[in-house]
Amino acid sequence: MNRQYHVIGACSCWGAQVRACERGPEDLVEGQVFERLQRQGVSIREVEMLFPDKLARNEEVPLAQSLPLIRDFNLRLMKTVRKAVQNGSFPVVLGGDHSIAVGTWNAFDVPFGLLWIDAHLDSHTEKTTPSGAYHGMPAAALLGHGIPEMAHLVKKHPVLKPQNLAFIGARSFEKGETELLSKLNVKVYFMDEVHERGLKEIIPEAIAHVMRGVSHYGVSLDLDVFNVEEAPGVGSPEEGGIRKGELLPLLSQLSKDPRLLAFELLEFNPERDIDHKTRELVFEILQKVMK
Ligand SMILES: [Mn+2]
Repeated sequence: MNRQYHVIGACSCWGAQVRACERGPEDLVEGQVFERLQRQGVSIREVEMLFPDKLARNEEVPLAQSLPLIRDFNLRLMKTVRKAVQNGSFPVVLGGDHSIAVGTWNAFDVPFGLLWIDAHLDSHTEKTTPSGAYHGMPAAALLGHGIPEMAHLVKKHPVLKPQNLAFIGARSFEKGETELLSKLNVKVYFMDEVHERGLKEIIPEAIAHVMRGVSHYGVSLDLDVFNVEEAPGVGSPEEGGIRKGELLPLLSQLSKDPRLLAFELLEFNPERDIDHKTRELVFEILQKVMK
């Protein structure tokens, strides 16, 4: 398969309390990640950086005031992803905090499934969130729950049906999230099950699960799903994650899958990175997915 890639650096971290992840995409440029992929024969048509109206750069702004910025950014991201698809390119979106998933996945009008690979469930609503941070809400929003600015960015109906979403690697979450997801009957492969059964068995099963009744799917990969030693540069590190040696080989199949709509990689925080370990992990992930 000869995909042409449109890489979109989503340089917004207004959804998180610590806002350094807005520098993530620029750090990848500094590390010549995209040049290196091109040198290996990856056909990247364009690398486009999207910035929010206002850069945070660790500015103290109450979370409530960042909601209009998140909405505006998601609308522009949605249009950018749409434009890439219309031009025949495959969109690869690099965050930025996870609230940008609302923009990425609103871009598609066909019904699709979504794999959410993440240490967290990101399924809070404004009623259940302990922190108020919007990056804890995008999965609920795509299911049509929570703050209208996120749950109904442009569409009246939810972007995803509960049967078309599956979480992999969850190990840090709150009761409000598991209550919503079990009420909706959304599939969650918690970290215990990943350790027990292994991703080699779980990933194909999860893809089959989210593809029930649809012909396409997407992948939203939060870097915090990995082991902290291997991915220290993330917004919200959690102990006990997935080893890259287990996940990376399985990502190769995404490069060959014509059913895949887009790939999204989130929460890279270069300020927390150690010896560019996380930057190089991003490079390795993109090498697998963008072959
Ligand atoms: Mn996340």
